[in-house]
Amino acid sequence: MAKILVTGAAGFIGSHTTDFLLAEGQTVVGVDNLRTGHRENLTAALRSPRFALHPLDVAAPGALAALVAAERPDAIIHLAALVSVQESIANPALNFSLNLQATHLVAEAARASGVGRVVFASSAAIYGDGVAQPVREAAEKRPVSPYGAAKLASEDLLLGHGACYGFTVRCQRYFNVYGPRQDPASPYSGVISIFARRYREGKPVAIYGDGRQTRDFVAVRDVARANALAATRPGLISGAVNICTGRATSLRELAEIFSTHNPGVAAPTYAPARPGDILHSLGDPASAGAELGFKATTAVAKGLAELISETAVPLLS
Ligand code: UD2
Repeated sequence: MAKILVTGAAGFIGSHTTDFLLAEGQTVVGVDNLRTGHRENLTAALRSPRFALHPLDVAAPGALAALVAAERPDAIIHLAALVSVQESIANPALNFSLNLQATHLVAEAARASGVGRVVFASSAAIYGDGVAQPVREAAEKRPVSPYGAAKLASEDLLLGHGACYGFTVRCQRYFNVYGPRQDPASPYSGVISIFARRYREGKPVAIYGDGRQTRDFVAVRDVARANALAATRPGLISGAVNICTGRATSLRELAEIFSTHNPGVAAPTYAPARPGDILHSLGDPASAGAELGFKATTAVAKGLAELISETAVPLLS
């Protein structure tokens, strides 16, 4: 069994990745500054003797390096980030610090302590608009936000460090991840987290545009498994793969699934398309299959049914 250091462990993807690794029997060193992560996401993990949470800021020079030197993990899964594209546009300096400078500190910590592998949370945002669908990893990268640019630069930075100093780097290009613990608080939160909350509250959802736009929605439990594979599968060499399902779901289809589970809620309203919204985003999952042995197994209808039943408010009797 391995010791894995997870940055952003209290976040949405980080907490599921932590739970998955612990269930596999691995030891997890969690790191989170709790800026957008929540300690409650780790309620189960904190009961494990194989888990500890370190409340430190990855972007603070020296902090992570000292922990990595003390813990000597076999791998680092770097998920701590500024996670909102819109926030990166509003605050590009913070995006630079949290999404690029922090990656450099992770790469340096890995180099200094001889960590064998770094897994990085990249994003479909690196591809930008107008890429042929389904998107393959070799597609031209034209990020259209500070967020996408920092994720792309981080990939290169880590890959260069890994090639030069001799560690393996796995970049995970997540598509639209959804599932329990995704925070619906901001208007720019993932659409599924927003829809889940609205339907639960009995309120109609708003669809931006005509609802025919499509996304490749991948369940967080599948993403957690992909992260564990990237960190622990023997013999991997450096590379970058899409973490996606290869299936497109339109916003209309999404609303229909929610309506079926919540028949009393009024039909969606339609609002103007979001400026900058892309029409279609669909990934090609073949490389993740070939390189990691990963295949997403949760169909959207099933993932949503589980999300809806898990988050349902129990009826008072
Ligand atoms: C996703 C990622 C983002 C970045 C981007 C790259 C999430 C949360 N965001 O942005 O980080 O990687 O992909 O391309 O995964 N919508 C509605 N009603 C709502 C909310 C959203 O119709 O109440 C629409 C929205 O206009 C869009 C679609 O739902 O067409 C998905 O929106 P999103 O914010 O969940 O994710 P996206 O694809 O813009």
